[in-house]
Amino acid sequence: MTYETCPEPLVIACAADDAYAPGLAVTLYSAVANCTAETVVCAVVDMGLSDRTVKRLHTVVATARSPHTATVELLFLSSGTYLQGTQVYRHFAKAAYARLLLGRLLPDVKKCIYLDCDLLVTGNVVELQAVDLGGNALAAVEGRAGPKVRDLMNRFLEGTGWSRKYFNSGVLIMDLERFRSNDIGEQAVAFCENHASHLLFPDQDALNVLLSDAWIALDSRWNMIVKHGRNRDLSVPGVLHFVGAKKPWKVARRPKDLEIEIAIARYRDALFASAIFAKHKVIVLSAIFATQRVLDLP
Ligand SMILES: [Mn+2]
Repeated sequence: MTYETCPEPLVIACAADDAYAPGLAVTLYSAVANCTAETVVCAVVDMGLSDRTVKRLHTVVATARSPHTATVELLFLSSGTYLQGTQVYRHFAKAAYARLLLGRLLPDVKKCIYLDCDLLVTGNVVELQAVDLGGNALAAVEGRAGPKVRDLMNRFLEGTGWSRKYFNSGVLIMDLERFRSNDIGEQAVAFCENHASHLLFPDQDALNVLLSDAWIALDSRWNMIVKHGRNRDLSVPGVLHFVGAKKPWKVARRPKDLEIEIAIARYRDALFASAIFAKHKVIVLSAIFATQRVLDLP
């Protein structure tokens, strides 16, 4: 059965290059393993994945399949020439823009769950598929808009009655029909190209400007930022989002917060459970952290 013939498969979309292969593996593994949909389609925009990674990801997805799921399909999509004019700033990869293309790259899909490649999914994404978007193009978790983000949004939205709400684009429920009919993705790519040097978080800023107040807010557990200074209960089922340049498959220093240490240990567990990146340069740190904690070592 393919996604064309199955009435309502759950479509999970991601995008990555090979530098994010471990992250892509954990996002897909954890999303599929915790999901109860009968048919799951994982659509990956290939922004430069090696043949080896592609082969391994097939194993990851097959390994992750839960007893509730009959079929898991893994598709690789090419971004084609859509992103030729976009530029890359700060630690963002070009793959960050790929979510903007999903309406075009998945022409037969009505709705998808977009997931970043720095996530650990601990909830059942079927709950996200069931969310009624109420005519909006997307649903996302409201993020923190610091002074720089507010200034940026004001630059474009001043006087429009913007409610000052700003979402994080790491987890999105996307109405792809609406994206297609309103050319939202194309407009967002053009926005990134035209305002590249002003943007702080390229695709996210573009979508927030274009869809200001035309999105619905998801419960914050679906995009819990794992960062020092944000005190919250990360054990609630949902999505843990490891933002910033230091990704959890690379972190070599013990985190300052116990809750982050536990989150990274859970992440590493998923990385090893996915059973394919064991030879990637990842050190099992959870045990080291735990030992340091017990012995109170620096
Ligand atoms: Mn992210």
